[in-house]
Amino acid sequence: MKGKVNSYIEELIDKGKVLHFSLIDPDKVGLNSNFANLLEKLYKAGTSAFLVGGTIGVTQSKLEGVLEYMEDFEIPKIIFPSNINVLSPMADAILFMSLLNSDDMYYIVGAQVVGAPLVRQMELEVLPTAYLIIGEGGTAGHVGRVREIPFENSELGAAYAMAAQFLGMQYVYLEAGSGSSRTVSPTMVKYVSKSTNLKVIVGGGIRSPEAAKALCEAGANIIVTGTLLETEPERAIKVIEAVTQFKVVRKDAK
Ligand code: 1GP
Repeated sequence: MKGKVNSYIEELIDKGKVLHFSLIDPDKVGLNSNFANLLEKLYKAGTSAFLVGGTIGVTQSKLEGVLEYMEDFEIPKIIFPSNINVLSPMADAILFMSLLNSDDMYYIVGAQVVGAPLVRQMELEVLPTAYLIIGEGGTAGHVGRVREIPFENSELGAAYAMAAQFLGMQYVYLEAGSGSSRTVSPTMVKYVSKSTNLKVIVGGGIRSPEAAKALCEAGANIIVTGTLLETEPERAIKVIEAVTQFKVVRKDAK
């Protein structure tokens, strides 16, 4: 699907859909029949894409082991990079991200400079993404030296998203952190969605169809779940169904 991932996402959004991305951390899954079954279940439930990445412990060989298991499923395989070690030509696309609320230049532009030639060589489709960590953000927040955007400060989240749009980015990923005890608030999602034309990705701590639906109603275009796939796959399937069956009521609808 190389070269077609952005248009695949846009077409679904244009049809009034919300997408669901299944996040697989190569450091947390075993490459065995259970994993193959899990992928099959996620695909059959209608997940829109596989997102692959993790903050620590990911090697290229672990990443490629996971991508090999995903090969036969006809949905995009998208890299969610934490650093330049999380790259492979076996994926279709990459969330080419800048952690805009980091205090460390490396996560804003340094890793991107080192990684860009590799991304070009691997012919990965690039999805230009502002990555914003809301709250302390768990491991990603710690490693990324995050300057916290409080959960309640929707105006600040929206200001970062507007800056991202004005810099030419196309996606914004609002991240509460993997396994977070709370999700990004629907209020912040609404602020970001209303004040930009970015495609809004929301992840971190989403554990129920109700929580996912509230984020869809607020204007999320893509919902990401990771931990739940590993801990409660049946519940994860309910989240996938809730998201992919959600119908967006257009703002201009009468
Ligand atoms: C983490 O947003 C993702 O980067 C998913 O979070 O593991 O909590 O679903 P969870």
